[in-house]
Amino acid sequence: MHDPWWKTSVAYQIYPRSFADADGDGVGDIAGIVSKLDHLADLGIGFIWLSPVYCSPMADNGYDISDYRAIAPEFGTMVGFDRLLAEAKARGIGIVMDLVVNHSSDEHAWFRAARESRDNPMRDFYIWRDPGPDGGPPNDLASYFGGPAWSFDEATGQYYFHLFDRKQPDLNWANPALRAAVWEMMNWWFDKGIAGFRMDVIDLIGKDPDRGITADGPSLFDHLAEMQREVLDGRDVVTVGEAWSASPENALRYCGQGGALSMVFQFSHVTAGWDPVFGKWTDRKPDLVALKRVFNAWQSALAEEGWNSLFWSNHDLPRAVSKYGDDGEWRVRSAKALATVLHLMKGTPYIYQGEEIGMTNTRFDRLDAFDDVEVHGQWPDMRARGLSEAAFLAGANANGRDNARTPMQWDASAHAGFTTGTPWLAVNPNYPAINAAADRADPDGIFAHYRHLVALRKARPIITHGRFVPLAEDHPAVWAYAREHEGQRLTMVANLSGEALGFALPPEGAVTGACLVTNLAPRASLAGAIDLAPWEAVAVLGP
Ligand code: TEU
Repeated sequence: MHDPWWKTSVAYQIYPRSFADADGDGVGDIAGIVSKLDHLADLGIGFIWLSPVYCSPMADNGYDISDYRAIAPEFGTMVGFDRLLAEAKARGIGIVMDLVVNHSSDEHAWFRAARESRDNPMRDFYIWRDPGPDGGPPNDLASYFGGPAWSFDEATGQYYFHLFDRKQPDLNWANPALRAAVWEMMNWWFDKGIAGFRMDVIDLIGKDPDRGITADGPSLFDHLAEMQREVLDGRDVVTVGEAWSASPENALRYCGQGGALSMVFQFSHVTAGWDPVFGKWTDRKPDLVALKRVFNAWQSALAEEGWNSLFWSNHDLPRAVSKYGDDGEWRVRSAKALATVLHLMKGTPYIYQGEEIGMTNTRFDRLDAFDDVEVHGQWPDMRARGLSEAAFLAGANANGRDNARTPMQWDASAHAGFTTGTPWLAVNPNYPAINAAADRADPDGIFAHYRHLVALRKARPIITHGRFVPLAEDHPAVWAYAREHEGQRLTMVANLSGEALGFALPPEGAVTGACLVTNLAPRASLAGAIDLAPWEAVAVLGP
């Protein structure tokens, strides 16, 4: 049996607002994406995860959809989208759309109708409750963007539920008519020829707000099973569910045998570094041993059944090289080391736009310089918990979403070649040095390293299938593992620190053969005592 295409592919995430602006309005667009498809084809990726391009008032940059079957004018038209689909297909690249159906925009026709009156036929597409006994919200559930998850609708005298912004009312998944409307919409997109869906916060759709249950709710897997029957069965597509609550214990319910999805995005490696009280709003360095344990646990949980997604970063998370590497002195070498560590694991790797050229987090001097709804919503809550403004600003700069959403740095011209106008979010000032043109001109650049890793995955079944063997799990600075397949062994060793060090490789990792990957000098053998340079990463394949 041959592998599903998405097991040997590498994915690339496009955040359209910040990728490439063809019409000069300062906002990236679909025509811009088309103009850069050769960059992606050169990289060798198999599919694009396209963050939302649907009609939206953009309260959350498109994660608040007002029409699921139309393209936002700032991004283009449906004709332009169809062209993107065809141009990508001609290069062997599939388009995976973002399915945002935990909530819609409050400007969606469904919600406009629903709020007209209590007996409007659309009322039950959303979640409405009477005020609590004190006239306040029905309960104390909080929004992920700060404040209560309930907003009062004056006209009809009830509260509606929203786990995100008040402009993102949650859809009522208990209503079969809502589910049918979603299935119909998904089928409509598949019939157009898209390659799959990335499903926004899909672990929230089984919620039971009256009992205070949001993630991983009682009807989650029933809804996914229905989706499988009504939409996914018989289609050769990729589906990846964003599930912050997914654990090695329940992951197979999503993507094991009979599960609806190809894989989930899980975030254990992200939240492992968060503060117990202030969450992501503090600047903490990740602990490498904890990080390795999380990845190793997921590799082993999905070793036989299910499938991992592999990522360091996305549009909600800090830039990989800034968070886990060294975005100063060792930027190039550490970006390559991180890529090596991730791309030789078992699973489907996702590259977030700009990661392939080592883009770094930007910094903001003041809170009001942030555009993102999350920062502004969370600041009052964190202040109430006792965080100072300076500490919150440091946390926001470390983990805020805008810091990784600055425009793609294409070249050294004005605004990094992203736009001829004024970008919606300022380009990172380091663009004259860090940009795609400069990096791609360097045969030892980060892009070349990524391209090599992407090609290796297609060429070497051991990377897709090899048994994963963690090595030296407790070492504070070295990440090491082996992969084993049909009598072959591939060993990867990386020094994730800025200090040179001596490392004793355990015997089960010893290998002599061909150097598959290096960010320094090739080695033909890894065994016993190994001297590693700062941020050196190397992989050797042997018999
Ligand atoms: O993200 C889900 C989500 O929970 C994040 O907002 C997360 O809470 C935050 O980044 C970490 O503090 C998805 C999308 O990826 C995100 O862009 C949307 O804002 C959100 O859903 C709502 O649709």
